[in-house]
Amino acid sequence: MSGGLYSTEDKNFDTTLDLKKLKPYGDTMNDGKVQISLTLPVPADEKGAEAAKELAKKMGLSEPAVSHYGSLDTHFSFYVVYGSLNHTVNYDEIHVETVDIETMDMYGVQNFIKENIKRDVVIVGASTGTDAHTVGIDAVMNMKGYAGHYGLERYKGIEAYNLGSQVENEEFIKKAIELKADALLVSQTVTQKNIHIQNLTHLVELMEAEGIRDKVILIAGGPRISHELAKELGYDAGFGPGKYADDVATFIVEEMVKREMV
Ligand code: B12
Repeated sequence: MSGGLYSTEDKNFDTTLDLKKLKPYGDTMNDGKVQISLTLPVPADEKGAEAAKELAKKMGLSEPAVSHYGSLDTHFSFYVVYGSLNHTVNYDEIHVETVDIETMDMYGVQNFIKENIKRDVVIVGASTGTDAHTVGIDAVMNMKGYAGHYGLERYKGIEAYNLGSQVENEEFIKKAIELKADALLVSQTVTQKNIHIQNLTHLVELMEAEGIRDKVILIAGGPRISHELAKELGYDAGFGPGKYADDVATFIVEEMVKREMV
């Protein structure tokens, strides 16, 4: 069956669905209905709404309608526009590089450590550089976890150190060496002006200069971090939205065995 769960071969699903010409869905299959929102640096009035509609047409929406607009300030306004997208994509040809693991739950990871690593795994994490966002790294590391997934601090067999936010790369590396870290977790939320690229690259350069890059598993995460981007920047893996402690813990322990870090 092509296309995973949904396939044009699955006649019980919808016979008009063509995954080679995939479109958004609103009321009926292939209607292309989408809703977009945007901000314009002009006052909130009919002229602004018309500008939003014109822009929506240029983005490939037919029959756009401004369903809501409002003022943000005297010179700024926001718009919600509804319409039908003219474009399609070939879903069958899409390839996304993802972390290749079968995620184990906390108990599975704990057993894996006991049977295959036979010592505590040391994981050090932080939101680095100027980034002040902690919720993402806390979600992965804190005892209570997030969205029903316990955090790494709760795992038997894992020593988890969460250094918090705005941790300088130099300080992060110092701690990693001091604690003899097996894995480093870097969280980056702010991506304005590509600050995350600069910061993540700087960390790799410093680790190489210290001669420790090959000795630890280096992982990046955050709302705009993909596995592909992380690999490009010299990381072992990248985890974004919808990924939790169990995903990263599975990756780390399996990687440790592969690299004979036991
Ligand atoms: C809360 C918040 C804040 C709080 C942060 C409080 C705190 N203690 O963290 C405060 C108010 C301080 C704040 C400040 C700023 N913020 Co802010 N903030 C947010 C907000 C509303 C939520 C972020 C959040 O907590 N998400 C929930 C967590 C759980 O999700 P997550 O981070 O994606 O984490 C998940 C995954 O990504 C993954 N993950 C994350 N990290 C890692 C790491 C590893 C190793 C792994 C494996 C996985 C992983 O696991 C998590 C669970 O699935 C977002 C908007 C939004 N709705 O997303 C803006 C947002 C992130 N902030 C933004 C901005 C711009 C700022 C400021 C720069 C604003 C300013 N001009 O001052 C400052 C930052 C200052 C600085 N020096 O960093 C922008 C970022 C835009 C961009 N693309 O860069 C956003 C998107 C808002 C926006 N739409 O403009 N912010």
